[in-house]
Amino acid sequence: MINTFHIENRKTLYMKIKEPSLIIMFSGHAPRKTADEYYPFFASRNFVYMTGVESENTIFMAEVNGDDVVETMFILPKDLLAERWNGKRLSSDEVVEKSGVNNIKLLKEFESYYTRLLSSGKYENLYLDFDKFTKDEPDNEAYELCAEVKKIHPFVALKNLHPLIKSQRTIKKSCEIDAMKEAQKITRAGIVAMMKSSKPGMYEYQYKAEFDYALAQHGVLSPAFPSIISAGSNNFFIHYYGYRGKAQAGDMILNDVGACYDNECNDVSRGWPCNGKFNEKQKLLYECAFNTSEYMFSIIKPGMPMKDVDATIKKYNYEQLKSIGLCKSFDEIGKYMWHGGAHHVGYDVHDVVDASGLIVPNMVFCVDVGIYCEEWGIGFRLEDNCLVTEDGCINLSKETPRTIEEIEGIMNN
Ligand SMILES: [Mn+2]
Repeated sequence: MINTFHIENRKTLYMKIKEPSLIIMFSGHAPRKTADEYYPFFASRNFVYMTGVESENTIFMAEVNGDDVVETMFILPKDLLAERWNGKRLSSDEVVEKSGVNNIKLLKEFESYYTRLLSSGKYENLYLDFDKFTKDEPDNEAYELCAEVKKIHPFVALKNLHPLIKSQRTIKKSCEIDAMKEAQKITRAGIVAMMKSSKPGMYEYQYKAEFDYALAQHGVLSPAFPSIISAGSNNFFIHYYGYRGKAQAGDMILNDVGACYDNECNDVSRGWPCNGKFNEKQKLLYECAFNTSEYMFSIIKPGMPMKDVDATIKKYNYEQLKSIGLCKSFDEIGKYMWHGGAHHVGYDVHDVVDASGLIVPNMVFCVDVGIYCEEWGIGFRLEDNCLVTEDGCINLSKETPRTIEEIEGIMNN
């Protein structure tokens, strides 16, 4: 993604910070053991969102004084021996190019630099990214620095960047939506490849190989998250990663997968009969999920409370299941629907956003209808990615075969 995106993200952040403040963000590091089994390294998503840099042990600092902001990146030095093991490090010029931050210093200068700034008494606040998901890790730099600052600079107020960044990440910019659309084309290619090759006797790992191969043909070397691909009764394990099951005639295939393009993740699920022809019971259940999904895409629009998406999926799908005789009362819905139906996607597949309020334009979240009917031996989910527009919404994954006709059509041609 071009660096104007990251520059704009930082500008938006600075607008929310009034008093003279220091902002410090860490890209993170692989576990501090020497073993190379921890590579490839994945940088903090908030760090990448703000800087565009994905290198290990990199620190971003902003000295915010009203409209006057000095930005600095602290990077690892070039080191031929370290690079021989773990790959090429970015040069200063490359960091400038990716981030739009013009002051580049070496990591070893960081401690004396921030100590001098905090000792100057000029800064009332230190903003760090305290991510609740990582606070239990003993080697999280934000928590380490926090402990240090409390001890040595107790007059500096520690504040949390996390909610500020979360609220920014809730609304997608147009370049993010473009990247998601590109990712959708690739996800579609992967799912269509699985549908086309599907047949009784095929192993789950063979479906997975089809998906991975199609992604790689588009330059996507690993999916946005570990793919969930299962057949028959394995579909009743929501997070299934066994891959060794075999599709038997009459089984449904379930997959919950996504490509990532330019850091933007997709999360799409489809279900289909492995032999390419829905039987009566599969058809009945699939139509329930499909009707519920279609209904959701017809009503989602700005102003609706986000929490209503999940609740409405359950309610509407209950009516559907009741109409085919499966549910007698709403109390029974938990027997067939085992998980929530909406989460945001973006830099993370379960995106780090503020989902507490009303739906607004340019949010992107999943609409996920999962039906698990153990007595019929049929379980699957239909999950699409919903982009909220000014007056409604768009299904970003609608090109991935979704109706019974589309799925049977693509599997039999
Ligand atoms: Mn999913």
